[in-house]
Amino acid sequence: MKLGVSAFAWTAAFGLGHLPLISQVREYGFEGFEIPMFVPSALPAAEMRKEFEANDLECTVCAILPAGINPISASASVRKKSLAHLVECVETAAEVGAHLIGGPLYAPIGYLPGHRPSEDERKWAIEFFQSVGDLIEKNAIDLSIEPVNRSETFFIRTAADAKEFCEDVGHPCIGVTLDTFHANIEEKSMPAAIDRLGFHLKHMHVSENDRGVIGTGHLDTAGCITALNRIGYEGYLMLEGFGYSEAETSAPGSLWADVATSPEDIARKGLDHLRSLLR
Ligand code: LER
Ligand code: MN
Repeated sequence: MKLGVSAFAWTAAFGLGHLPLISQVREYGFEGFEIPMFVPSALPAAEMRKEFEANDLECTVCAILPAGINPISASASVRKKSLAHLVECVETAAEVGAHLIGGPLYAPIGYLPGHRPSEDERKWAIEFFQSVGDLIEKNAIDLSIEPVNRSETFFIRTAADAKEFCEDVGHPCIGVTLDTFHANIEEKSMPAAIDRLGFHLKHMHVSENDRGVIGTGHLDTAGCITALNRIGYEGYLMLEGFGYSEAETSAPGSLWADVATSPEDIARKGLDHLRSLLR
């Protein structure tokens, strides 16, 4: 398994000013660095690629749908715009040199229309992902669909939902990201969720129950690693924790992260903990 950290620890709006983080993350000892992507054109893709290559660090992307994008909207024009957005995400990720785009790509975070997923929404979502099958294959990019908890979505919350959805989409480059923060809320058992996903599992977000430093909360990360070894998982353990820094108001943790937990703590203490578990 490979070890990485998400830039979400520092910021949700990665820009030119964050480029030095790339060499910093490499110096910490990570093999991968995940970049949040909201509006693809807002990322300095060419500069990022140069920096990732110079530091021999792998880039993965976590795409969060921005306002106005919703692949399961009842409006055909919004769905059309959403497909164009996904294409742009893939093209930009390819420009950066990434080979994996994860995230809750099926619906915007917090889209809770007040009903169970309908047949139409399911059909639209399946078509949405199938439409980019050739494009992702051509660009050697995997899409890794992330179930998120019930306060963020009604659509794909569990490993079982995600597996069934991937089977319906039926493309080898489309699989699942399991985020232990969300799974802690939605799964009966995280190891059982990992076993269930098997080869569909393409990516892991390793996140403590409070999004703080991994190993300081109640998650059984060791139990997850045992299950990951059992299924032969060779992807990333991508730390997705949210730190606090006074200067970075766009950081997801700016509102509620423990003020004593810096982004560097999320990365370095998290890395130490994962290494101790893997030893
Ligand atoms: C994205 O990886 C994620 O876990 C979401 O909960 C972020 O809002
Ligand atoms: Mn996540």
